[in-house]
Amino acid sequence: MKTFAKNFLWGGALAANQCEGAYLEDGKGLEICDLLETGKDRFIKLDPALELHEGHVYPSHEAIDFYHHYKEDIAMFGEMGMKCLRTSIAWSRIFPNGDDAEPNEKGLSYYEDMFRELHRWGIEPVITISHFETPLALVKKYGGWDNRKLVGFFERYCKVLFERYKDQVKYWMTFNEINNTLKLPYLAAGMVVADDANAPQRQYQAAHNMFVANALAVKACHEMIPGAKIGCMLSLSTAYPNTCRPEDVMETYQLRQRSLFFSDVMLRGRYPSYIDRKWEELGVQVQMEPGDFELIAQNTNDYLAFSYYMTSTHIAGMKIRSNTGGHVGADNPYLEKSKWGWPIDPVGLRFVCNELYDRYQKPMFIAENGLGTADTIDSDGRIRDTARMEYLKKHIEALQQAVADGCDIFGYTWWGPIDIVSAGTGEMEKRYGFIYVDKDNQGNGTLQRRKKDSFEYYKKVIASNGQDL
Ligand code: P53
Repeated sequence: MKTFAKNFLWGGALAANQCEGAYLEDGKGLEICDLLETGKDRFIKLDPALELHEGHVYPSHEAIDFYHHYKEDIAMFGEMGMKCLRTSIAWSRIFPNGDDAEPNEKGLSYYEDMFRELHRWGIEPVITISHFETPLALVKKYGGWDNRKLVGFFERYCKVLFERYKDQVKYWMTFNEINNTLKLPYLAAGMVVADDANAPQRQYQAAHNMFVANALAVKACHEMIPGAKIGCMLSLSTAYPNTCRPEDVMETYQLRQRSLFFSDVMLRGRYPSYIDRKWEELGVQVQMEPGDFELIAQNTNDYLAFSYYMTSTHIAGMKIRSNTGGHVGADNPYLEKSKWGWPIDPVGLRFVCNELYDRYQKPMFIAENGLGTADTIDSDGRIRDTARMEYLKKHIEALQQAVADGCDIFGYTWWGPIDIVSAGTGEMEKRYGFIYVDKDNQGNGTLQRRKKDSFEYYKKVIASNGQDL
């Protein structure tokens, strides 16, 4: 039976906007995430004028201050034995307005230092070029990714990164959870979209522009960094049909196509036939330029990276509130839920790995998986996070099954190895970490780090290459 390769990339995953803080330091410009407050309704509360307001709490502004704590934090990741760290570069540290004439040297050197620190610990950086981090100035000036102008700005940004970090970074991915363009366009496609009939037009136009940008990034990466690998990244938590009623099965399949559409284009290099009817029904007409198809066909991604947290359950006719993660749907009586209502389904991870490997036969990287829950510090100072360890154990067992099934999986990064700001709600108290950070939802706390019980557990998992669970 096949098992994890010797050089399997065990690690953790972060995003600049959720951990770094230092939101204006060293010349950084604002990015869209810097406007989000805390709460389940954070996207609704968003000021349409895209301005900050005094007295409001914006969790990304300080986050866990990884910007200043990275040496200490990376030392702990090193102690855990992590082989890789997935994190993102904040685009607006490099180009504060997105369309600046020159990149910001202080931003560039910050990441250079950080990558050097990772290598010192034998940790391979795996870099997301944009993790919901479109510079705010681009959103204000050009409207977001449905404007083709962003393609050129992104390409230039990528080339600056590849040139500067070509000796330090061998694993790249372009847009985090690009399929969330349909569910969370503000995060995934840097644009404010009204909830009206015109939304799909803007979203699919943004998707096309991002496919072109993705292809240009792949091309530049291959030309500039020999041997580097550049993936696409999707949110691929899945949905099951609620019953064997054919309508439930059919509609759930179509729901999945909404997501797989993105990887179909970027991995197969062509638009799938099912999208024509979809666009006709939605009245979508995507503007394309001559040469786009060739570019996309010739520059497909080297691997598929995806997040997997849970499965949801779909009933035909149910309002499609989302395409993947976050779509909880009908109740699944076979699954327990997290404190935040996400059904916990390790078998679903094996299922999804098989589904995706059957479809693409490309290497796969589990870019995010994890349990967000509340933690309590016991009177002896320990944090006994047994639910997190249980979640990890079961998902690694499922991953082992997927590898044994023949899926080509080369890495696994736990989401939030240290507590960070939640993307969905902005909370600090929805914690994922093996390392606790003293900070609450109101922004109070010392930022002091403290190991949870899961710290030693993950260390053991890595040391045994996934065998000692
Ligand atoms: P949180 C939901 C909402 C927003 C982003 O989510 C999401 C999801 C789940 O698919 O995707 C990823 O923090 C995302 C991360 C995020 C993580 O899920 O809401 O790539 O940025 O933190 C977990 O618990």
